[in-house]
Amino acid sequence: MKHTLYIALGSNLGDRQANLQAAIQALPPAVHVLRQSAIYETTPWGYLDQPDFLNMVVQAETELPPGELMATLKDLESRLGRQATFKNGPRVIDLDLLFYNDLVLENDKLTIPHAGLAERAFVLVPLADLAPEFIHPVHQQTVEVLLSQVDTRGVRPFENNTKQS
Ligand code: PH2
Ligand code: MG
Ligand code: MG
Repeated sequence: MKHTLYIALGSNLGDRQANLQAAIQALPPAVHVLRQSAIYETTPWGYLDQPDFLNMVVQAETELPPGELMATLKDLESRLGRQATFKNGPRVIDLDLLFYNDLVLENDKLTIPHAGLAERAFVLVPLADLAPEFIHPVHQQTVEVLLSQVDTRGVRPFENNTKQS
């Protein structure tokens, strides 16, 4: 059975745009990318003394169950050179699973939907490019409505934008 998912990508070290592109390219065939948002340059959130991020979201489909999907994303982060730093610290690449259909799941290893996505403009702005009408299964509000409730001033379209859909 095919499942629809959204992945948030972020990078604030090295060639940030190349890192995003490399991550999308390196996703295995089992995670089939359908659409990509625009790329945004975003002010750091959580820990401020670090370079600006590039952020985007992709929509994909997969037959992998959530646990295997998460393991695939973690493995890809380390293959792309991600080093462990500290919470909210700088990173070459971050791949966060936002939604997996409308699944709500919380255990030791997995929290779906991604915790805190409803408060983060750097996630909601690119997500709204792809899925403004999608209803957050916990908050029971659309992405568009969640977006209307956050401060988007730190989120700017990235100049070298290569939007594809
Ligand atoms: N990711 C974080 C912490 N802070 N800030 C921005 N602007 N973009 C991010 O992707 C980001 C962040 C933790 O994953
Ligand atoms: Mg993250
Ligand atoms: Mg992460």
